[in-house]
Amino acid sequence: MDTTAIPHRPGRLPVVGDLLGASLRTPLQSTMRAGAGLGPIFTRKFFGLEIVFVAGIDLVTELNDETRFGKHVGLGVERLRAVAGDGLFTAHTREPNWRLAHDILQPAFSAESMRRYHSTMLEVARELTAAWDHATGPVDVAADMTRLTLETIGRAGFGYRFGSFERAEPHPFVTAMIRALRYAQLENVKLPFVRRALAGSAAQNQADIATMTNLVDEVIEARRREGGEARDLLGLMLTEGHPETGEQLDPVNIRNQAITFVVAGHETTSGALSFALYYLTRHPELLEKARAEVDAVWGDREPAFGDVAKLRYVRRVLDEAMRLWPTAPGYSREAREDLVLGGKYPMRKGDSVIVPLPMLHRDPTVWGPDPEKFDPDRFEPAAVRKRPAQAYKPFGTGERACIGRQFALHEAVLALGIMVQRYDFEADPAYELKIAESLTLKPSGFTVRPRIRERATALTA
Ligand code: MNH
Repeated sequence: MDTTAIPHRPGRLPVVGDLLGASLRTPLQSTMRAGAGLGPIFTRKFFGLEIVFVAGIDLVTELNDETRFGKHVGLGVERLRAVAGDGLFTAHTREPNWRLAHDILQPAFSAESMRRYHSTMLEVARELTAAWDHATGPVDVAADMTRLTLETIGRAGFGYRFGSFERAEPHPFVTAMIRALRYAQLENVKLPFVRRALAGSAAQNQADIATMTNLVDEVIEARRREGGEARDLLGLMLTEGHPETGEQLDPVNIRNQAITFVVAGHETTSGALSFALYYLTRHPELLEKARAEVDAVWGDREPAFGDVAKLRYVRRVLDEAMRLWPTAPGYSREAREDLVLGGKYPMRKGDSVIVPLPMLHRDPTVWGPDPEKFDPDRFEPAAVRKRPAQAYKPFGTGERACIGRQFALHEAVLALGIMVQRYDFEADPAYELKIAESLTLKPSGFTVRPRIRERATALTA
């Protein structure tokens, strides 16, 4: 793409470009710093690679027009193909397996399916409260939210129990996954010794991918042996054909989808819950408001499926947390033909740009003079209606948007509702939000002491 008219930070150097001040461990946060004050579009250059970022509402509205642009599988996402192959997230839209899998798996996220997952989600939430009821010290929020979401996708999607709450350390799948994601992300790094220091060896990476693959192969094998009627993700993949052609997914693709869904199905939701809890502990009056809603709507009953969507305020807390820190922090778009973006920036067919969501979600022309302020009322229906449609995109856009959105929201509202209703949280007032980046964002080092409220519900383990 012709970048001559696009601003960048002053001080770009020959050869290395904008490398100084860039951080490999926190690429998103370093992009936010680099782009501050540069306006709706800017570039960063690393050696021969120049990346265009688009963060302003008008240009993003254009990019989200599916007739002119589509998902770009590049940089980070392309590298993930070493782990997830042509799974839904990493597939090119033109690969036949993308639509095939999309159409076969869509029913796993219908309202009817969500109803079936509810009891599993509740069961896992009870394992969290059982652990927190007996916690003797502070708990690491991101680690426990990861236990919750990994366990939920494992059981609801695959009938597989990771046993996360019975383990002191993360499940080996998670450890391997985190390293493999970091390795993939750092494969773009041009300096081999830096890459090795941060990401480990190629042999380690091969071993990590094998750990993940072996686990999903075991799960798939077990289901093939045992059969059964389950219409969960795995059941659909193994037995369903395409609604029109009857074509089925091949075994390699099923494995890629299984890895994709276990990874995509828990990392992001876990981060969203962690940020939501972080902001609630910083804003006791909002925590009180959320809690009052849960008490009023659920009372002492165990939440039924239909009770979850009634927590409108709890949902807004999550929406607002995902505005400031959308845990999938961006997406990439490519031009479907030669065109001019914003009437100013010529693009050739296939040229791509990245949308850093935390920057779009802070565009002051949309969110007002204090976009950093955590305010769930921004998601009151009247306020939402006043905003441009493309202003808030934590689940991506178009046909390649998140297929698991309803799953994530049901799970997260349910879990957050249960947590705020059952506990008071003592958080370290000195804690300053520190965000760890892998593929997704998470608060790092954020702990709370959960204490059961006087008036906790009958929801016991
Ligand atoms: Mn999810 C795609 C965000 C939860 C499975 N997800 C995306 C994209 C975003 C995203 C953004 C689009 C990426 C891109 O354009 O390159 N997802 C989230 C967030 C949460 C989330 C913020 C939770 C909060 N995602 C989930 C859950 C599942 C899931 C839960 C599965 C159960 N997501 C996917 C899959 C894709 C995806 C699969 C790829 C869909 C496709 O391209 O067809």
